[in-house]
Amino acid sequence: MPIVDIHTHVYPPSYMELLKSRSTVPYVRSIPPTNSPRLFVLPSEDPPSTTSTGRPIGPEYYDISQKIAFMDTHNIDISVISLANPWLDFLHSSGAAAAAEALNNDLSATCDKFPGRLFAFGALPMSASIEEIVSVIKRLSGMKYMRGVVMGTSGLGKGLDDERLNGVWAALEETGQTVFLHPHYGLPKEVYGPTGGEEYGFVLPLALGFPLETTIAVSRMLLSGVWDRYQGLSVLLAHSGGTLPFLAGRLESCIAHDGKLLREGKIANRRTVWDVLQKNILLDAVVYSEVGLKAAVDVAGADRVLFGTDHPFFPPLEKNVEQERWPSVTTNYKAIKDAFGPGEMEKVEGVLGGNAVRLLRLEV
Ligand code: 5CU
Repeated sequence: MPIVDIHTHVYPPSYMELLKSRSTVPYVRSIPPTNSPRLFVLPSEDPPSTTSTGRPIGPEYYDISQKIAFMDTHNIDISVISLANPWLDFLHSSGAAAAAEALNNDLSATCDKFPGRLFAFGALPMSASIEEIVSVIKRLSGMKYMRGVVMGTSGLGKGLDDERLNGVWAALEETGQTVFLHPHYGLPKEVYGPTGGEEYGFVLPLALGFPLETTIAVSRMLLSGVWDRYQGLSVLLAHSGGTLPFLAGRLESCIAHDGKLLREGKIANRRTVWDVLQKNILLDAVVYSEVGLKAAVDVAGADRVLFGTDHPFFPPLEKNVEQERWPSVTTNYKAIKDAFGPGEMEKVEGVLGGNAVRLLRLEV
């Protein structure tokens, strides 16, 4: 059974040029004394503070031969690549659709250079009109290597419970494309303390802000009835669904006990959180622990959890020739193996690749 990485990002060369040309986040800038390029990407990095230094960005982000080398080092047979955050969200509406078309063509040509090894989730022009977004979705559905779309949590600017997104969900459902839902915006930095948590590097926004952002976005989709209206809509959640596997019971109970929802007739004929988790939600296995992985499997099912790496983010901090394999990847491999018993090899193989091949139709 092949090993498939469904959570692996790129910033294609043209996107890198865009990042280098900008002076507000997201941007790439060379910082003295080394003058090597650094990426400033999170909203909390804008405006840059005196202590903010971004993170190093090198060819592992834009040179596809480095992705293939990374795959070979980690025994990964197939990768489903996606543009990294913040995708095309920050573009002005006038050029967004054309930028999405160009970027998706670029991703597709990259996949074509490595047939059978690369597939992709396309990018959407979320600042464009609904008609333009739907037209990109329809075009993606006919592209050989595209298997869905990558999307952030802001939607058209007001979140994913926005009724204006109905046409987008309908087009994704109709064309059978998976939405890879990934965080970027985090939480307001005040929640991390008076300094915004800066003294702790990126730990709070990445370890907590990202997963909570995903949890809130999906909860709003559930509460607004997205999956009651689009019962075939499939959404793959980054980072094993944030905290959703742990909080699903509480979310369901709070819905069932809410007087306002009862009065508005929104409780009786809805699909439960559990039903949506089991039928419409796929979870990646980027959770770095057996405990988290088991929770993901418990709520979504072992046949709906999919291995990922988050490459090229989270490289080893110390370059060590003895340690070619990235601990951020081996931790997830170990969690998958440890989460299942000795007689459950089939489930391990499913999470490592079989589920992705089946659910994303990864045959050329
Ligand atoms: O380190 C980071 O900021 C990130 C990011 O921006 N996106 C991601 O997927 N992982 C880490």
